[in-house]
Amino acid sequence: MDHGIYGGVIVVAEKFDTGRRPVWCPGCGNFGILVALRRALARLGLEPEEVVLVTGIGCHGRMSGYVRANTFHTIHGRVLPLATGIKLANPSLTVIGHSGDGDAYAIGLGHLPHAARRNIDVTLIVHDNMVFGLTTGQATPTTPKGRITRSTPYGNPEEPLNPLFLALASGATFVARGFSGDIAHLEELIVRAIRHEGFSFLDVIQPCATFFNIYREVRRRVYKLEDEGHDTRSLEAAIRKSLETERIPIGVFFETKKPPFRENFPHAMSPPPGQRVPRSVDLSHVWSRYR
Ligand SMILES: Cc1ncc(C[n+]2csc(CCOP(=O)(O)OP(=O)(O)O)c2C)c(N)n1
Ligand code: SF4
Ligand SMILES: [Mg+2]
Repeated sequence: MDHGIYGGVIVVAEKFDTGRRPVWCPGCGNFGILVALRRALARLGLEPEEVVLVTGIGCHGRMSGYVRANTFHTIHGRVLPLATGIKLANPSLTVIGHSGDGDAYAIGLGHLPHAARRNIDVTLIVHDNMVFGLTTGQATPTTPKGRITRSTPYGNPEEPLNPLFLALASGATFVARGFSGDIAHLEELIVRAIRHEGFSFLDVIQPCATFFNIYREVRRRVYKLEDEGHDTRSLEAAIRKSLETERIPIGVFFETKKPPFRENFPHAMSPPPGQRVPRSVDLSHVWSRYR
């Protein structure tokens, strides 16, 4: 049984398990994220019907089959638009997006800065394995320069994107990085990300055991921000940490309070005073052109 004891209370994560056996490769970093997520949801005292998971296309996308909650396995790169709509339609739901580095930082990149600057009250967890895993290991925007992948046999000629720096520059109110090889630490980060009101961005280093196995390298270079007294209220300190290259900081880089989007968007919930919002729009004149 998957459980933990928190403050003297036994928390069981089994209720978020669909019972399906994951088809990920042995050693895949997605296992660590799955376990950390289920434990975090249980710890937060949530029920499956209160949670919505939106997943993109890729190996990470299979999360929607393994977490017992409302799940939506959407098209490639469109996790944030879906998550935004779901949250605005029903703000009482806990909405969590799971995206890959290809899904979030290549085809879907346009959505990230806008969700961040709008402070949409959802959590985005990016399974960052630095390759397109499902399509057998091609380079993505986060593949380090010079690395040999299936699509870069002479070494990746491109500079990688820095997702933490991008999220900070875009105005995200919670920015963190985790490592799937440290499940307890990741669970804590997911709990904090979900509790945060506003847009929570969590990039997780998730080694792809088959096409880009960097466990050993990550374990050698990783350290925890909280062990070095990092001030999560300072944007300047967070930016400095996001630009580190030799060592890999994990933990919360930045957290601040700002009203979430729905508070600035009241007409999404109710019509302006004295106006009626039509329940449905009559499009018969459009369809008649095609008959
Ligand atoms: C519109 C579109 N373009 C391309 C693809 C092909 N495709 C499927 S999965 C994938 C890569 C996903 O990579 P990533 O988001 O990093 O996820 P991972 O498999 O690494 O978890 C691609 C390019 C697709 N399904 N849809
Ligand atoms: S290809 Fe990589 S990311 Fe996909 S399941 Fe296998 S190890 Fe995991
Ligand atoms: Mg990937």
